[in-house]
Amino acid sequence: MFKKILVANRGEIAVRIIRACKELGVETVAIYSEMDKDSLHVHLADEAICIGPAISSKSYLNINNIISAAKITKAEAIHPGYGFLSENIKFASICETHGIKLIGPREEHISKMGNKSEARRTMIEAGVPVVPGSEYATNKAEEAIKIAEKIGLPVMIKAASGGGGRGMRLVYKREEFINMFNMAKAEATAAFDDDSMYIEKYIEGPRHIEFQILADEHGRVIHLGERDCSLQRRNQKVLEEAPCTIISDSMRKEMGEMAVKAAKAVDYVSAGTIEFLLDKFGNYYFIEMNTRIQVEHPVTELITGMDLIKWQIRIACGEKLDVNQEDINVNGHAIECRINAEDINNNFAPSPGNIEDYLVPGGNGIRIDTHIYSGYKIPSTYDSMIGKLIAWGRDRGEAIARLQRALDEFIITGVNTNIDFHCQILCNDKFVENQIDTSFIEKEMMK
Ligand code: MV4
Repeated sequence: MFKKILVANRGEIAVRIIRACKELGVETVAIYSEMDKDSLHVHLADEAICIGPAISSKSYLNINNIISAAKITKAEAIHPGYGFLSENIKFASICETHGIKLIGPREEHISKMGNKSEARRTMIEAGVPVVPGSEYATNKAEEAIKIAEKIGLPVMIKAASGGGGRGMRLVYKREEFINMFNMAKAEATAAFDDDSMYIEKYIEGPRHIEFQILADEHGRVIHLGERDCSLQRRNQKVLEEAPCTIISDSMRKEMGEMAVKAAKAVDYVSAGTIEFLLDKFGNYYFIEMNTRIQVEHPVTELITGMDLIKWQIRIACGEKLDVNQEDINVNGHAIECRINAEDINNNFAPSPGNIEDYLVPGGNGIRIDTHIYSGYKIPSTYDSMIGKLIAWGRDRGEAIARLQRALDEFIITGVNTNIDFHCQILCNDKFVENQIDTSFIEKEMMK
């Protein structure tokens, strides 16, 4: 096992990783920006090093300073968490050059899956179903429109270097295509310095179903079941649950096998997620793979009893997975609410500031992952997620009931939060009946 790990992140995920390290008997180094000197991860880690000013580009994205911090503290490994440098090819390569183990997949996995068009091609070759669409990326509108006409409108134009909804356009009419293509392309060029685009048939009202996988360095790959992440707003997930109760056991088995096949196709190592769209007819299509630990990993932990962060660390040390697919049992149901400091009555605008009163819920089946505390100042510099409330129940109904009473107990004053918004979702009849898709928030909650 590693003696010391540097945690290259902030907020709740830095706290989550430090907790896992402590349980494994591993020493921890926190890094922090000047803005975060009073942050919980700084207090919980054994050592802490300031790596720059508030702005992320000069601190949490400052590769030189982070590598220096690891060298100075003699950390053997770095856990990047999610966001920031977690899927950064250059960072992965520099860590390797310096003999620092990056806890996650190898550089080649990040780059192969980071190009979404290349990932599609890899999946087609492996026999994993993908959304009907283009086989190669292009930056030429005339070439793209031919593909669109072949597969039939409506289509989605997506950026090869995009993902998570960035640089995407939905096109219904042929006349609109060229214009939309060029707008998406301009956006992609500005955001990713890459103008290659690909086309997919538009899947209407799908569910977003993702499979958690774990792969060790010895070729063993297992999946830990699926999460339903259909509730999103502006490409940000709001609430995630596991399992997806509308999927039959045979369907789950088939999709899980496809997820494992997808990971094996690239010799994947570490924790990863295979994202599918599930349409109204029960067809499923690979759309993207995430090569990092995800925000919503706790729902999988609660239904499988597997500690995903500890497994990421063990796998990075070369340990073998000690379980087979048959050993993975799904028990009960878990739902996560992302708690954001935002004003739900003002177009969800960020609401930074000082936490005054703070009372966290507890009791049976409740887990809270957060870095906030009474007196903590939420900076405006970083994203507005301040924690996650996760409930486990024997079934979906019990998980919902526990979340409802936990949200009622939750007191956070001094800043606005989306706690009331979650209460509204949980008492929505369609949500309770599990009649949800990716347009639920927009259609049901914004009217
Ligand atoms: C799609 C789609 C329909 N058809 N692709 C948005 C985020 C990115 N990960 C993929 N997204 C979508 N891709 C095709 N071919 C609909 C969405 C989509 C969506 C997906 C998951 C969760 C919420 C969503 C909200 C709007 C659109």
